[in-house]
Amino acid sequence: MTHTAATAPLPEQLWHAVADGDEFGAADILHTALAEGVDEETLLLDVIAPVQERIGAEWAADRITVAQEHAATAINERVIASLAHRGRAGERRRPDRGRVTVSCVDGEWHALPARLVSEVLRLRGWQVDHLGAQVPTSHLIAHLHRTNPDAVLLSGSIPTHLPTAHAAITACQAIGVPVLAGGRTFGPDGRYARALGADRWAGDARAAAAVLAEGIPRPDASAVRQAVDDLPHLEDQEYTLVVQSRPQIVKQSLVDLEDRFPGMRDYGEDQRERTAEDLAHIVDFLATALYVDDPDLFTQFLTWTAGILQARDVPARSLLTGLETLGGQLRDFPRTQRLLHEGARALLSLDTVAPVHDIGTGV
Ligand code: B12
Repeated sequence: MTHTAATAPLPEQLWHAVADGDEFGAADILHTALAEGVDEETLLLDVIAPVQERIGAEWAADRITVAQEHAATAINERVIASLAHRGRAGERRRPDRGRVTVSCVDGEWHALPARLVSEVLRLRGWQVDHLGAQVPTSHLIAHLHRTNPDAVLLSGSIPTHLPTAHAAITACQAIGVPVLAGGRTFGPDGRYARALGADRWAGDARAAAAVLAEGIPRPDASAVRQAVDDLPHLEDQEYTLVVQSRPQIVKQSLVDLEDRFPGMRDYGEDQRERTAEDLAHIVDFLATALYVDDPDLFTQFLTWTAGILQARDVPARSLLTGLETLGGQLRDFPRTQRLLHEGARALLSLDTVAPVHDIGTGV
């Protein structure tokens, strides 16, 4: 086990502990810092959060395994709990500001960002109902009916959850509960939160606390809104048609790819499944970009995926071939064609996009 000098910056110390799988060492670092006067919010947002992001960067660069990432995240979850549960109940700040619900969008497994937001709001005096990962919208609404909070804080980390987030936002507003959206799903500047009609957006837990302190007016529950009211381009039905034909698109793409790369016919069950998953991912991001009508969402995904592939020595050129097979199948869809074109352009501008030798990424 590596020990980092106690004089190293706290994120560095914590990083080494979690990377080593040293849960008790990690807890010691944070509790010692607390005893020395560092406040809990700083530990949550300026020590644990950056370490958590570093875990992602190290995984993306293929320097740690998925198992190490899981173990490190599990340790961070435990140390966050250990901070919240220290001392006696009577020593904690009593909620004196109001009640909020913090919930992940349905399908969203990234619960830790929402957990950080919940803990910070608790420290700031809010009564928080933390619902955690992947909350089906109907259950979220049932909870809001029961508790009638001042706001619901909706968290998402993966952009493909935007259509589901949209349904959740309108459902909460339809019962008069304002929505404060946050997390990577909604874009770095919150542009998708605005596009989907969220009442407010905040970039991090501190900003969320500031928004709540100002107060968010309750939305008009009688104003019924359809997705197309916020996003008029949906009228062309391209999003719906792509989503509906997703299974056939993936299947046909596999057939096309086999024609181009006969070597694929020797793929084992596992490799075929992974290739199908990769294609499904591309279709999901394509559909989401159609939903919000933003080519950046698609090109950023492709560029990100190219980086992941490169770190694993898989030629990113395979992505271009994937786009070509999709283009062949979705000829009659002008917005889709534009997105595929932009995507191909973004990939070709990367110097890592070399000639094809293999497909299927396994990430
Ligand atoms: C841990 C982790 C996981 C864990 C989550 C466990 C858990 N209990 O949370 C598991 C293993 C489940 C996971 C799964 C996946 N993950 Co993941 N994951 C991460 C990782 C490493 C850390 C997430 C985190 O906690 N970040 C730290 C927090 C503090 O940062 P943050 O998310 O930005 O949150 C801050 C703000 O955004 C904001 N905020 C967040 N929520 C909210 C809400 C409100 C209301 C407000 C106001 C603010 C706010 O405040 C937070 C604190 O400041 C990130 C990498 C990263 N850099 O974040 C990838 C990452 C998010 N995952 C990624 C991916 C791809 C996946 C998978 C698709 C992988 C796969 N192939 O299966 C799945 C998808 C699962 C799903 N359906 O949701 C990608 C997403 C890339 C993209 N294109 O969008 C990332 C970015 C990894 C990377 N470097 O590429 N993952």
